Amino acid sequence: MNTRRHFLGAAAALVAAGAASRNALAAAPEPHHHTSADTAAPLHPSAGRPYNPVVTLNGWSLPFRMKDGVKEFHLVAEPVVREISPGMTAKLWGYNGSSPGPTIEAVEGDRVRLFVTNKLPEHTTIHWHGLILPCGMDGVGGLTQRQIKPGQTFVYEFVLRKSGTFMYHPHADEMVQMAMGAMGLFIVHPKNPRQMAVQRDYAFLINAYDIDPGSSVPKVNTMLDFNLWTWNSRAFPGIAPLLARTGDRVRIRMGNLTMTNHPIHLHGHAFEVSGTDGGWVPKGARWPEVTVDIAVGQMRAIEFIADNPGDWAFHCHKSHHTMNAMGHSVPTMIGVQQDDLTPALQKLLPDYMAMGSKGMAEMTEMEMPLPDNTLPMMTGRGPYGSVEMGGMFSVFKVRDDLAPDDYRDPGWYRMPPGTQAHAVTTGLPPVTTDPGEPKPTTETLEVRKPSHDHQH
Ligand SMILES: [Cu+2]
Repeated sequence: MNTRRHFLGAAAALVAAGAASRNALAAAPEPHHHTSADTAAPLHPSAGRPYNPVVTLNGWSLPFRMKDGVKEFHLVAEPVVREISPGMTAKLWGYNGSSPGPTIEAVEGDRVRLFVTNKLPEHTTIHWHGLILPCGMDGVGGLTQRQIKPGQTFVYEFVLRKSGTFMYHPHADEMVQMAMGAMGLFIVHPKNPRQMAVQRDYAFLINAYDIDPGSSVPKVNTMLDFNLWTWNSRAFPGIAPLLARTGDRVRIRMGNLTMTNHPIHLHGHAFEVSGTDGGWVPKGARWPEVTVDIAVGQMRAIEFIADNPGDWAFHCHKSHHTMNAMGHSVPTMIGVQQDDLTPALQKLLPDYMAMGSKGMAEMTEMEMPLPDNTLPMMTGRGPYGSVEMGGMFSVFKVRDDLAPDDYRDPGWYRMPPGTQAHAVTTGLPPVTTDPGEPKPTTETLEVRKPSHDHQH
């Protein structure tokens, strides 16, 4: 009898514990999940204060729910599979199915409650980069909180004191977790939706990976020598174009979570830097630019009127950052005579092609066999041939006839007659060689030849 009563008591306690943990789970909102790398339509708020949502390039915004006046979000840190560009996928760490994780959007003055569930194989935290909040909510593992162990859910809660563009990322085993892609954007909209309103408001994170051709997991100890330069974990031509209707005021928010700076350059327009992760830049303190250098850990928002119809290149100006992985360890072959070498090498390597003697552009014109799961060094077809770009490159498309909420790719720009560079064949002055210049390269080639013969 005693034993039985003891057993019943223990069972009742177990049931009570189960109910308590179920209640705890029910208290967190549904963790929305999204794996597509397509650009999601802007998510207009379903509750709370009104705001003009952003468009996350090749990303999405996390739905929230209102509970007793608090805006609740649920992030799940977990392994994800991300398509970097068609032909290559990477095994990364992210949130709610994607890397970067979903963009969080809220409004200045909102109280937010962020549930964070850890489904990674090691502990984590989330640091809310740039937000002004109580110290205990800052997410620095060991310093401001205990680590979130695998399987645990932590909750962060604070009031958003100012509007702007911020980021979130782990502050736990940070080098590894950020090298694996764990990061996201946090947008705080102004209380007054008419304040600084724009017609198109884009946002993306600048990130980088080191993934050997043929593999899919980033090398997490790489410090500087990354080989995949991405925006929102996408490389061109996988990066979506940015669209605007002629006359639109456009904002582009970019946060740099790589280990080097990126001078981001826009063609056809001048812009002003209107925001940093410290806040908005007062109008009188802005100056015109066509390139903005974004240092490690920084955010920059740029603004301008899209007043020049066309297909405008928009890219990082470090030319290695508009190349993909295959470009990384290719030797320089300019001026090297390879014709006599190729047949010998092809006996050993049937796929061998001699390339690069005249530069590397020819590589984009060849059907070169690639290892599985990597990207051609430079690629992307335009209406006039290969764009010869990869990595951090996209196209800013300005059109007269774009509907206000339309984010579908309108295709290539049709140049008005008489406005495009073209070849000329008549009326050219004769080409003369400066007599003071040395004769072309035969001498150099003769010097190089013996070393080739040597290898035979
Ligand atoms: Cu760059």
